[in-house]
Amino acid sequence: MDLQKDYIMYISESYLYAIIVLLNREYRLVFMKKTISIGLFLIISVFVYGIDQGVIINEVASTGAYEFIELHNPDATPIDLDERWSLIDSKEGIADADTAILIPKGTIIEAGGYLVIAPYKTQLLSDAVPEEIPEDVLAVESFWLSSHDELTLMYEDTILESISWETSVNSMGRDPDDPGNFISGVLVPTPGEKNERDPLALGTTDIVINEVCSKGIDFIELYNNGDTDYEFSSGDWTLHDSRRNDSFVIPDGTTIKSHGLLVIYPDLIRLPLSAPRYSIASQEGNRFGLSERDTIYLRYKNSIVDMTSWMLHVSSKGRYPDGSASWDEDLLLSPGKTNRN
Ligand SMILES: [Ca+2]
Ligand SMILES: [Ca+2]
Repeated sequence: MDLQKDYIMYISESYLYAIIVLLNREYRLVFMKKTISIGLFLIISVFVYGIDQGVIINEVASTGAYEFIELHNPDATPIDLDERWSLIDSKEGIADADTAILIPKGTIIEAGGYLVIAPYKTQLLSDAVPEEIPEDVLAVESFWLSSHDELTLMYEDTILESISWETSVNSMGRDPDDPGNFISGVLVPTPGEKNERDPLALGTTDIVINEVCSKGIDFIELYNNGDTDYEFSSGDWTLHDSRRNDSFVIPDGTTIKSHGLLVIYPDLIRLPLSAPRYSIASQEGNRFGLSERDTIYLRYKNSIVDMTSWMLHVSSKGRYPDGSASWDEDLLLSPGKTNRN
């Protein structure tokens, strides 16, 4: 196996800062994506040691209905795998105590095909495969993929490819339009199928996410950059998080004033006493808990029109000033009121 050193660049948007660090003659690329315009903050590093390895990591999900790793054979001939091929999950190159996934002998990935592996850990006495994992997926009791983790594809003792992530990834994978690039946060999970971009229409609506609180009583504050009041129509507008919990549908007839605010409590059925005048709670119960290393998405007619990510829990992450392109993770808490720092 020719270990030609090469690398894959992670570039999906124009506003990226790249830091290249030379470590022991290995190129380590760390890309920090700090957006001003959409407030997405992700750190992803990708190591690629052998480009001609045949099998590649194509997609990873650490959240959603079940965690999965998708391998892909981009070649025109099937590849026959066995236990010499393995996957480990480790941090900073040091294998943790988890069990490696050994690919069972006789596993074939057809030409242009995919192999979906669902790693899981069970704390139960039973070693049954969790019921949410589909039967056509290779379920292996091994490890959890966490919200900040690293995954390495090995052939015997040789590292072929390693990818890592710093926030929950419901789908991190190769860009379908440019398979040399890994992207995260903007793919639809597609286990066993070609990767697919989520429809993006960032910055196209006057309504934006203005403030997020993931500590205590979670809320999301929206802001209307438009010069007229706006009435939401049912089903058109939803909020969801990177854990792929149920989305929150903004109810029909809800209004937001011109240059005004609307506060949404996605986890509460009744508004708290402290709720501001223009606020709504969930009509269907707990939608999602905002956690650390999470992302919140605002969708209009199924396109993502705004999104923002954070690492540690945020008490008040918001646009400052209201509705502007600049984000601050350390604002004063101001649900329903103008953002202050
Ligand atoms: Ca896929
Ligand atoms: Ca506010």
